[in-house]
Amino acid sequence: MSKKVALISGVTGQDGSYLSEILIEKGYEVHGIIRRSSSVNTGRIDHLEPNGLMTTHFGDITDTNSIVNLLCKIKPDEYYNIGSQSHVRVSFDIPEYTSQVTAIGVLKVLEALRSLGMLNTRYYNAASSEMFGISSPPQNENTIFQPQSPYGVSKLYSYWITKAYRTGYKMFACNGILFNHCSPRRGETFVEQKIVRSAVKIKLKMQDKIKLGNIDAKRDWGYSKDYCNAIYMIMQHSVPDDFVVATGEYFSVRQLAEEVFSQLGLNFYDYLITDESYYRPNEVPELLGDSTKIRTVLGWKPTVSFKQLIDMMLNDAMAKELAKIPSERWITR
Ligand code: NAP
Ligand code: F7E
Repeated sequence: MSKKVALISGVTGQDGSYLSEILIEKGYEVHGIIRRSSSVNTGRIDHLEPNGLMTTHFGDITDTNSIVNLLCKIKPDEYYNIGSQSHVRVSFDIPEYTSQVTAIGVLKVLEALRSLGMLNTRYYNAASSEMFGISSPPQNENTIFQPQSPYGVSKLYSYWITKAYRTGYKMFACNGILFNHCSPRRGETFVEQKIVRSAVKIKLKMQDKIKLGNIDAKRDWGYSKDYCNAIYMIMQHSVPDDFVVATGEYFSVRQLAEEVFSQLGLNFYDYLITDESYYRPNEVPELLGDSTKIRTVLGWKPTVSFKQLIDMMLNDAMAKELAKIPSERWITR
């Protein structure tokens, strides 16, 4: 039997790398779309492509021709569109660009599939809990959307256009409404990774302080690999549908930072500097997911707790920093 073929946009990101591993492990022929960058940014998939486990192609979801050409060449059975300008704070600085990528980019991929007649290619859209905005927690598939940022509004467009192509053209097009998730591969400017990496550097006396914005915001943080398994399960379901993916537990940024610093024997408040520039014009105070639907219908559940996640990220960050300094200067946890 021939291998199933998957195409991923956003493959160089956190989720793209875990999703690639999952699909490779399941026997897929995996292709990823990468953007041209002036510096190498394939670090998260460098263990895969050079070893012949996947193939990458230059492209961009805002460039229709590149997507059409790749679809014609690769003919994927499954298209995972997880490419996005994914930073909420930055979306206020570059709102138009964010919308072009995060909203219109999704339309371009769907329209490319439709116009090429590839209606049997299964399509996944990376929607987001940020679409819920200021709706009261817990949030699930029936909660009203009240996005507060150019990013959240763009994701809401992506969500509705995916549904419209599903109902209008009978495409297998689904949305994963994922709550915050991280891992050792999380981008450095998201708050969990920023706190973990800063705390490690402070412990090793390589940094003095940490500058943060609103530490009273609450988020439901899960493990990226668990969430990529959920993405895969959503795409294997018998019918296309939309699912919230979340742990069902939330913590404030303050609690997260207290835990991280205390695991290193440090008092967070000795190092905190509040910096207004990290606040957003609109804040999203509380995101807490109710993932009953995916647990019941698909049997998905998270495998890593909040504390285990912090531990995993701290161990990774510490190992990376220690690798940079001579062993006689090591101060371990
Ligand atoms: P990430 O690490 O920021 O990765 C984003 C990926 O999108 C990168 O590979 C990036 O490429 C790519 N990309 C950006 N613009 C693109 C374009 N125009 N064309 C093609 N690719 C483009 O994000 P992540 O954490 O893995 O998240 C994956 C997806 O889930 C994103 O859509 C994100 O918005 C969404 N999401 C994330 C979370 C979360 O907490 N992680 C929660 C809900 C939803 P470069 O490497 O070249 O920049
Ligand atoms: O902020 C507060 C900030 O940027 C979390 C993305 O993956 O999840 C993510 O979006 C909270 C916010 O993630 C800093 O104000 C305080 O309340 O890590 P974040 P996010 O905005 O929740 C959603 C679901 C996505 O879809 C997105 O792609 O932390 N905060 N001080 C800070 N945040 C940052 N980044 N940096 C600070 O210094």
